[in-house]
Amino acid sequence: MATKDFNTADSATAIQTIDRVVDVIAATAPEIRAGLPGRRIKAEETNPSGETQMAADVFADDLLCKRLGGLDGVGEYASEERPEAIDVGTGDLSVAVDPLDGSSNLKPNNTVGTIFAVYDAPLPARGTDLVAAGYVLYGPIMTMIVARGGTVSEYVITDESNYELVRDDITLPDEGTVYGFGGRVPDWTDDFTQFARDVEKDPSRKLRYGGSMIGDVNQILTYGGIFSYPALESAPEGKLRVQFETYPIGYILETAGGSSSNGEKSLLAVAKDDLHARSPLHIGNSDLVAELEAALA
Ligand code: P6P
Repeated sequence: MATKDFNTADSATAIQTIDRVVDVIAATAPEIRAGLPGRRIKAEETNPSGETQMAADVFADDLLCKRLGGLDGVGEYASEERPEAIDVGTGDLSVAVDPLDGSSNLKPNNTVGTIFAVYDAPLPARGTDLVAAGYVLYGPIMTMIVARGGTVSEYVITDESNYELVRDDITLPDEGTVYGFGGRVPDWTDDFTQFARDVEKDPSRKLRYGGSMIGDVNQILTYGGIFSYPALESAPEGKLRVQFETYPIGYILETAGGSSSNGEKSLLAVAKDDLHARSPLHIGNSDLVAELEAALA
């Protein structure tokens, strides 16, 4: 279970800061969503991972940096869209965000999300420094998942000043029924290909892959199963970024009683010193993640 005491001296302040981070994410999400229609175009730049930035990525990042950076308890802000972490004050906690995960899916009007991670350490931090993590899912309904204090909750965001708890103490269903595997099949390793074939031929499971991680992860959190963006022959470290994606998603799934893995160990145990380092990601029911690790051993 991904829980820990605070490194900072005053945990009451840290808890208050996490409350404020969650409030700011919920308050900013409607504005991000409202700004999407006119920003489905590519910006002139690429992000530090070398991916084409969408205008919506930059828009969401600017909003979140301003709002989160203005919180007293936050000392550093980093995002997938910025090369370095920036000092935003004297607070003890650091916030890392993927402002708009899956923004390339805006073109087909597919699901996108905002991922946030709160670390009790300077950035780049370790998975064990996480004290809270969550994501907004811009679906038919705008929802927010928050993992903190050993539990996972779901909220519906109604407007800038309102979000309401709809589910708490969320845990994965015992029997996982959906699976989603990223990357191109010819680029999968032989071991992963064999694992994927074994999962696919189980008649109790069905494919759910939307190409936008937050939508796919939310399927796993709802129905149970496994989602992987694996190591690829062309990219042995996979595609997803540790500080902004694999740490927070691993934290959420482990807090919900599931498991996470980079193929051999918990995503939270993966140690990377580069702010934009990547890792293979496998999350879901513990039995399936254990089968995955055995297949790749
Ligand atoms: P592919 C979106 O660009 C993203 O970062 C994740 O949200 C998603 O899981 C993955 O990339 C999709 O990658 O190779 O299927 O387009």
